[in-house]
Amino acid sequence: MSNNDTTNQTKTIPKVERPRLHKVILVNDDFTPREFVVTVLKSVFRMTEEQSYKVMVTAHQRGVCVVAVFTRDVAESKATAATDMGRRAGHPLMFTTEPEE
Ligand code: TYC
Repeated sequence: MSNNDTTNQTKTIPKVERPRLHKVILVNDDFTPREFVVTVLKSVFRMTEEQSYKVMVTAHQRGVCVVAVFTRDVAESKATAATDMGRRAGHPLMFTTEPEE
């Protein structure tokens, strides 16, 4: 390896960056019952009734709300699981993910 070779004065700069985290975002719709949204948040994201209610109301009022951040795989599987719970119950409930800056 030439980077640490004494004949070559270049120093190796260790590059050990943390993986980027991804946000799970709850998207509002006009049809899913509020109580169902709260149930999904409690079950998939292990949130309390109070936390779930606040997130649901924020999405309801503002259109979207960040639920939590995870590594990419965990964010995507939780968003899919939560969206599927809605679909199986006949609701258009939607969770998406996006990388943090
Ligand atoms: N807007 C829905 C209603 O009035 C409730 C709701 C809230 C649905 C948040 C989705 O992400 C959502 N029944």
